[in-house]
Amino acid sequence: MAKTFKNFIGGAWVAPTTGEYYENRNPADWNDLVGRFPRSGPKDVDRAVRSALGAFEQWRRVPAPVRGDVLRHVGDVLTARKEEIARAMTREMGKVLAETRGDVQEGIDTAYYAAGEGRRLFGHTVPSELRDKWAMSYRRPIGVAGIITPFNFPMAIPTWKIFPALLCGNAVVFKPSADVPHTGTLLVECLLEAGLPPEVIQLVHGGGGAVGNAIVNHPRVPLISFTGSTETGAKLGETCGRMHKRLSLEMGGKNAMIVMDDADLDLALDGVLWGAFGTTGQRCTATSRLLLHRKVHDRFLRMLVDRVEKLRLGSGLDATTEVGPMINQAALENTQSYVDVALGEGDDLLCGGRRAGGARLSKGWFYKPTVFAGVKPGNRLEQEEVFGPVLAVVRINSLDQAIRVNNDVKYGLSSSLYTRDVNGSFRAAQDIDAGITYINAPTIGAEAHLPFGGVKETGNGHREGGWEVYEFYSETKVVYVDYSGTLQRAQIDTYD
Ligand code: UN1
Repeated sequence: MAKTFKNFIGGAWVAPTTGEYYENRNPADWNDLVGRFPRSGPKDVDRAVRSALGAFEQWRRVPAPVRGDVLRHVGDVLTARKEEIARAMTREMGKVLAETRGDVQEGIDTAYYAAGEGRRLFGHTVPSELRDKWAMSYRRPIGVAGIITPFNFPMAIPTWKIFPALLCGNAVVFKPSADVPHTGTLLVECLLEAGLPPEVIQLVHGGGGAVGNAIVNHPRVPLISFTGSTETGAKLGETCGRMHKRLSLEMGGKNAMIVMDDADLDLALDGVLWGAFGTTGQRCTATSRLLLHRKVHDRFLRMLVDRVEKLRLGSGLDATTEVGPMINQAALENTQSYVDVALGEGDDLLCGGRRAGGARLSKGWFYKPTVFAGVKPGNRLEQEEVFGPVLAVVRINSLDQAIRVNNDVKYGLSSSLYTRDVNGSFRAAQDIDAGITYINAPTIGAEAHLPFGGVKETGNGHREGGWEVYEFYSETKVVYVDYSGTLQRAQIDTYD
């Protein structure tokens, strides 16, 4: 019998008030039942928020360096449990073990960064315009943070949000994607094991419709951080705008890799394989467009297709596997529908384009890594995010044209240029509209201590990671101390 998991609300592991559960199965082998998880409802969310509000009053008063110590312990616990968590993560969402280990490592890096930030969390002290008066600012926590996260980085993305939220002194209500509830549970276990006061973290399992909406609409949750689709993000934006909530959105991407005629083609080949098919293409940073200079176009495509056809699909727990399954049936069907659209628009299918067969793969959501060439700028495959293992190749004649094509989509998360031309690379770094540009590296691989996020419809101006995320999870307060003993009027008595 598979285990039945619970929510973590009010400092205890509890059953959902709905009494309902759903099954979470291994996407590489659907006979493997990971467990049954709560299908919670708004009542569970309300209980979680009320409990978190009480905990917030205590936690906000804990000195930031002491909160940082808790996060350092979280980093230690994650380090000790890295292999166990990576295996559980691969089992529940499919990507290969090297990647799930990296995912846990990103959480560890984020924990240690947050620990250090507890001794910084800088405000400013500046001169007052008046005599015998001090003027300074400091950062205060805000309240209960609602954290809603996707399946593709089940550890890293929650930690990008939860750790800075906690370090700044907020309490957290966490809803992981219903596809990865086990990893979410393990993260909460690690927080508790490290000594976080229990009610500071609340875990509510379930779907976006019932649980996510209840968090976003709850009047006592003033800040929301969401990673997911641009469509859902737009709805959250409406609600948060109406309710005057602070909202951080990380959404879609249509990231391009530009390969110029002077590029190291072997290096670019390794880069595009990793960028396009790592995590089975299910990253918002995935390389989903390849803009190939005409002088190397045919040669590079031959090299590419040869390697793509050899990629070994299978369970991510198997050491020889290079590409795992997709997350679920809906993801696979969505990918197939984009392939059909591309065929309808006359794009040239070079490999893949269908579900992977054979006895070994017959019980999982496996899709063949797919390459389309001859894709015209403006075609749907060139414009829309697929979130699957599909690469659209566009022929380009110059760097200027490549930059124009790169920018002519509604997203702007990551980007990449392979070239040996120093001037061209700096020009691209300047002119590409994206949150991240890689030179001679693929579009994936952002590091935890640098700001992460994108422009245009990828986000709403916030960044995660690095030093910037601490701005989101705290509010600036200004304190003036006038020790002159007289009434001094700013702007009036200043220039006497
Ligand atoms: C995402 O796909 O939502 O840079 C995040 C990367 C990872 C994070 C991806 N470190 O690809």
